[in-house]
Amino acid sequence: MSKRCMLFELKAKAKMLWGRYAMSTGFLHSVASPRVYETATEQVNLWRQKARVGGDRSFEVSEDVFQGALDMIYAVAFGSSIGATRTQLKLLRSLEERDMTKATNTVVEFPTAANPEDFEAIRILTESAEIAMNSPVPRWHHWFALKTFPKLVAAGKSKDKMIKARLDAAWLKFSSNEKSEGEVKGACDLLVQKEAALAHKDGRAPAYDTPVIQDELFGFLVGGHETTSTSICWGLKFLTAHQRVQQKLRLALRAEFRRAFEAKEAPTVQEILASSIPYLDATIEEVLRCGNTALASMRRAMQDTEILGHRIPKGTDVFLVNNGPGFITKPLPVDEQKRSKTSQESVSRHGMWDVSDIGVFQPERWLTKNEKGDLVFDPLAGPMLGFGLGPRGCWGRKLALLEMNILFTLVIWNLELLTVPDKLSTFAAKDVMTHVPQHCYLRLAEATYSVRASFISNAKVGIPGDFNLTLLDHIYDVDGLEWVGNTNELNAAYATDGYARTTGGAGCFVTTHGVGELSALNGVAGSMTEQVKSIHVVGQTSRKMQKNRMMIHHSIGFNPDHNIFNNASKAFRVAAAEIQSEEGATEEIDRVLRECFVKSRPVYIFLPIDLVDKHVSAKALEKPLDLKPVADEKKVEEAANAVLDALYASKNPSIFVDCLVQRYQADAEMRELVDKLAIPIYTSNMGKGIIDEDHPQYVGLYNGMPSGPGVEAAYIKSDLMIVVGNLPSDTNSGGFTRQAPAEKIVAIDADNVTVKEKTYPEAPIKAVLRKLLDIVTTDKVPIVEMPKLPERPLEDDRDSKLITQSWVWHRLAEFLEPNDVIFGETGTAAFGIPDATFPPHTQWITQTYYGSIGYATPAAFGVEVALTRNEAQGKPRGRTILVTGDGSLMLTVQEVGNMVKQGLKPIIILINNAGYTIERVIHGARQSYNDIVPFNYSHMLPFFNMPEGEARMNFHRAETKAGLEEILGLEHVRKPKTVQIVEVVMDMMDVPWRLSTQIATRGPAAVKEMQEAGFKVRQLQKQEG
Ligand SMILES: Cc1ncc(C[n+]2csc(CCOP(=O)(O)OP(=O)(O)O)c2C)c(N)n1
Repeated sequence: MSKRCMLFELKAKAKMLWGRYAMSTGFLHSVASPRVYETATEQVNLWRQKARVGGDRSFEVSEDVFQGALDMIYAVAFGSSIGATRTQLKLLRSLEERDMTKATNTVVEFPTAANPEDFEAIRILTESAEIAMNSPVPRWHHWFALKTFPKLVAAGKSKDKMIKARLDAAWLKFSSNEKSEGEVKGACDLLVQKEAALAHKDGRAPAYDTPVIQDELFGFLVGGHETTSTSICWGLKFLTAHQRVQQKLRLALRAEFRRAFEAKEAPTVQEILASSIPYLDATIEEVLRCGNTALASMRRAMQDTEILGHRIPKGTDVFLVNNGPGFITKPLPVDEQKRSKTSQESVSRHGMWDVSDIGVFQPERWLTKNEKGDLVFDPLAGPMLGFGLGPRGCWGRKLALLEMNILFTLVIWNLELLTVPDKLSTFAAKDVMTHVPQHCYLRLAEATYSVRASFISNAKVGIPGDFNLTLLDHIYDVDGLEWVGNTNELNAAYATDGYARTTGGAGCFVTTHGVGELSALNGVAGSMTEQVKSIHVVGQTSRKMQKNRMMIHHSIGFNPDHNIFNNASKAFRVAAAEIQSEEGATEEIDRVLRECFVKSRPVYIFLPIDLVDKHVSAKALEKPLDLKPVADEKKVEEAANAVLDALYASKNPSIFVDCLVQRYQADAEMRELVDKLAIPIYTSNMGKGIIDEDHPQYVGLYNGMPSGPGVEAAYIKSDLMIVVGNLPSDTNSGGFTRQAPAEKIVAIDADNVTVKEKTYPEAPIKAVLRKLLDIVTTDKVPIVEMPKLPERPLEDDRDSKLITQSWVWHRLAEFLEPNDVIFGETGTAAFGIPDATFPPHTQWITQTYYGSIGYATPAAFGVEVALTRNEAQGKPRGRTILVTGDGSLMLTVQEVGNMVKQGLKPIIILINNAGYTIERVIHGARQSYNDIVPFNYSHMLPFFNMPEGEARMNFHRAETKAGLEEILGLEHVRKPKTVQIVEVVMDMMDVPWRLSTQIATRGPAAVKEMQEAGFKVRQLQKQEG
C-alpha cells in the first residue's frame, strides 16, 4: 500500500524549482552558498555559546540542528533567515552558568526561546506527514487533517500568508522593469524572475502566485530540511564517536585552507567553494551510508518488469532498502546470471568495497588513488542509493551536499567534538519521516589552530622497530606529516640534522628503543655539538615491562634496566620528555620542543608503547608554542648600546660572522646589519655563505693561520672585532690560531654579549641583532677603508692535466648556482671547498667541529627531502651538491639507495683518492690503516635499483681536468632529474693547502713528517707575509 502523502507529492512537485533553476551551479555558488554559510556560522556560534555556559557537560543538539537546517533552506528560498538559531542565540547570550538549573554533572539542558511564527507553521505542517505514514488511507487522511484539525488549519494559513508575502515582494522587484532585472537573493526571487521574463516574452499576464508556484516553494522548504537535518545529526554523532576521523578531517581542512589557518580564522565561503578535500567528501558519503537517513527509496513500476528473476507487474510499489545487505552488512549471495544485462555490464564500472569491515564507519573506503597517485574521492567506490537514482532521484542532492560541506567544515574547523558519556552516544534510532537518531549529544571545546607536529617538521625520518610501529601508524594520520624512512638509525639522525640546517627549524626522527636509539647516538651527538635542532622520538617498551624489569629483547642482561639507553644519551641532549602517563604528557612534550629551539640542540621524547594510542586533551594546543628565548628587553637594549658605544668609539672596526648566527635563526638580521654598518666583513670556516661573498664589504674567510693571502693581516688591523655567533673549535679557528685579543673583542654569542671583557647576560643573539638594527645611528659608524688583498700566488701544479687539489675546488665553485646547498664532508673536501668563492645565496654545510665521517651523505638526503618539499610548495630551490671522500662515503653509502628510491636528485661528487688522505697527511701516509676497500662505483646505482640504462647515464668518472670539465658541462648533470654520481679521481698524496697549513700549526715536527712523507706544505698566508 502506498504511504504517499501530500507533502511527499509537494516535494516531488517542487521539481521545477529544484531541478531546473535552484540546482544550477550559478545559483548554488552565488546565491545559496553565502546564505548557507551565514546560517552555519550562526549555528557554530550558538554551540560555542552553549559550550561556554555549559562548561564541560554534554547537551542535546537535535533541535538546534533542525532549526539550523530550516534556517538554511529558508534563507536559500527567500534570501534571509527565518531567525530560529538567532533567536536561541540571543537568549543564550544573556545566560550564565549559574542560570542553568537543568544541569547534572554530565548533561546540561538549556532554556529555549519561542520560535518565530513562520518556523512553527512549517514545522507543524512538515510533521503532519506522520499522520499519513501511520494511516491505512494516507492521502485521504492527511488531506482531511490539513482541512479540519485547527492546529494544521492555522499553520496552513500562516504558511500561505508567508509565501504570498514573499512572492509579492519578489514580484515588486522584478515586474518593475521589462528585463526583469534585480538582485536574485533566493529561490523565490529566481522563480518569480523567470515567470516575469516568460510572461513578458509570451505577452501574457504573469502568474507568479499560483497554487503551483506556492506548492513549489513550500515543497522546496519541506524537502530541503528534514532529511538534511537528520543526516547532519548522524554526522555529528559519527564524528564524535570516531575521534580519529574527526582529527583527520580537521587536519585535511587545515592543509587545504592554509591562509585561514595562518590567519587563525575560518575559511571564507569562496575558499570553501574553491576547495577540493577528498577526505571531507568521503566523510559525508560515509555519514550518509551509515546514517541511513532515508531507509528506502520507493518506486512504482511503470511497466511490467523483472528483478533477479522475479516478475514485477506494472503498478507495483517497490521498496529499495538502503540499510540492508550490500550497504551496511555483507551482501547476500546472488546468482549473477539472474541480474539484468545492464546490471551485469555495470559491475566493472561500480566498485564494491572490502566487505569485511562493511559495518564500520570508515570514510577511507570512498578514497582511491588516481593515476598521479593522489587520493581522490570516488563516489562509485561502492553501492550507494541514499539520494535514489534516475529521473526520480532526489532533486535537492546538490544543495544538501553543499549544506553539509559548509556546515561540517565550519563546525570541525571551529569546534572540537569531544567524546560524550556512553549512554549518550548510542546509535539507537527512531523511524519517523526519516531514520533519526534517538538523541544527538555534543560536548564541545574550541578547536585550536596549531598543529605541533607539522610545525616542527613536515617530514619525519627514522627506522621502524617493535616498539615504535604503532606510533609510526599515527604519522600517516596527520596531514602535513610524512614518513620518510632511512636505511639505518645513524643515517636517520644525520638526515634529521641536514633537514634542520636547511629549513632553519627542527628535524624529527623516530627509532625503536635500545638498538635503534644507540645506533643513532653518534648522529645526535653531532647535532649536540654543532648546535642543530633535532628531536629524537624513541618508542620504548611498555610501562609494565619497564617496571617489572622484564627481559624483553634489546635489553641488557638479567633484571634489565630499560632506561639504560635513555641514561646513555643524557650528555647528548638539552632536554627529554620521559613520558610515563598521559597526564601532563602534552605539556611535557611542549616543554622539550621549546628547549630544542631555544637552546638549538637535540631533545628526546621517550614514549612507552602502551601510551601511544591513549587519548590526551588537546587543551595544550590552545597555547601557541613559544619558541623564542626569554629576552629581557632592558638587558638586550643595554647590551646593544654597549656594542654601539664601542663601535662608535672605534676607528677601524670589522665584523666576523660565524655559524651560530645560522643556528639561532639570526641570518636575516645579520645580513641586514652588515649592510647597515658597511664595515669590513670576515667569516669563519663554518660561517661561510651566511653573508654573500660578493658583498661589497666582504673581505674573506679568516681561519687563523690557514687563511688566504692578506686576510689575517687585514683582520688584525681592526681596532674593534665584532664577533657574532662564534664557535671556536680547533677546526674552525685554524687550530686555535685565529686572533682574538680580548681588549678588541665585542662578542655577540648565543645568549649573551661581551664587550671588551664585560658580559651582558640574557641577551639572545637574534634579539640583540634586531635591537642593533633598530637603534644604530649609521652616521656614527666609522667609515673604514676596505683592505686590498694581494693576488693569490699561482699554484706550481697548475699545468697538470690531472685533477689537483689546487684546481678542483675553484672549478666546483664555478659549477655552483645561487640557492645551491653544498656539502663538504670531513676530509680533504672540508678543507678544500672553503678556498672557493660561492655565488650569492649558497648554503654551505660541513660538520667541521664534530667531524664524524659518513655524516654528509645522509645529511644531504635530509636536505634533498626539505628542498623537494619546498619545491612542491612552489618555493624556489637550488640543487644539493654533496662532495664526499671515498672513505667517508663507505660509512653511510646505503642512503644513496634511499635517494634513488625517493626520486631525489642530488649531485654527488665523490673524491676517489684511494683512502683516507686527510689521515695520511696527519700520520701514517702509506700505512695500510689509511687504505680503504676499493669499490667499483659504476655499480652503485644499479645496485641501488636504478635501471641499468639510466644508471649508466647518471654515473660519470673523471680522471683528468678535461674529463671533469666535460661532465660538469652536461645538461643532465647541471640540471639533474635523478641522482648524479661524479667520481673524481685524484692523487692520494695531494692535499689542500689549508689542511697542510692547519697541520703545520702543530709545530715543526708535524711539518717535517709531512714533508718526509712527500706532501707539499704550502702556507699561502706565510708566502704573502
Ligand atoms: C666516524 C669517524 N671515524 C673516523 C674518523 C677519523 N677520520 C677523519 S677523516 C677520515 C678519512 C676521510 O677519508 P675520505 O672520506 O676518503 O676523505 P679524503 O680525506 O680522502 O678526501 C677519518 C677516518 C672520523 N672523523 N669519524
